[in-house]
Amino acid sequence: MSGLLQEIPQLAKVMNLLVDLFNKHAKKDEDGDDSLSKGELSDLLKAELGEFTSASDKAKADKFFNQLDADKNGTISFDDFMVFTASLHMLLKGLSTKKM
Ligand SMILES: [Ca+2]
Ligand SMILES: [Ca+2]
Repeated sequence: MSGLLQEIPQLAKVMNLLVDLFNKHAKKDEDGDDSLSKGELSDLLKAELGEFTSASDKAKADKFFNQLDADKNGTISFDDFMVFTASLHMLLKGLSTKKM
């Protein structure tokens, strides 16, 4: 086993985590659906990324929401979320490669 094969279980683990994360927050508010409203996204970021968003960072949070909402329908669907996490994964991978 080498390279890619070793990476796949890790990636699967990360994906499962993200699915759990998404589902946990997507079902919070009264829309009760499987997408993230702006408030739910903000909760997710606060809960999972701590200081990333604060009340004073509303403009940043709005911008981030708009970036995630690729089809501009006002909610973050799981597809929107996956595009984000895929790019996040690549970003983190790029960072860790640079460090090594
Ligand atoms: Ca929701
Ligand atoms: Ca959307």
